[in-house]
Amino acid sequence: MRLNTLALISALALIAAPNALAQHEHHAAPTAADTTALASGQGVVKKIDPEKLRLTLAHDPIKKLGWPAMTMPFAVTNKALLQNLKVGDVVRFELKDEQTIAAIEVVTGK
Ligand SMILES: [Cu+2]
Repeated sequence: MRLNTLALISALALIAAPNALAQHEHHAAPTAADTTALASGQGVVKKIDPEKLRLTLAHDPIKKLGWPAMTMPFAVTNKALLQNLKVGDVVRFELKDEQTIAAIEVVTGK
């Protein structure tokens, strides 16, 4: 009985683990067609972290992906993308996937 209970707990932990790792529960899942296509968006730079290759943006809604406007961190494919950015810049960006920016340009800077 005790062994069965432990086995059940282990099984539940395995099932729950992927959900605990999911980072984008706030986003509607893109359709199959969207996953292969690049999406682009516009937003305001909130935080720049060159060490971790991360960029936090307050992005406008991205209709193609069904995303509402929100502030969220993205990964960037390389450090050079962060080079000329400043907090407060309005930027346009292209997504390689749901969490990764592959291209970015400043629309208006401070
Ligand atoms: Cu978002």
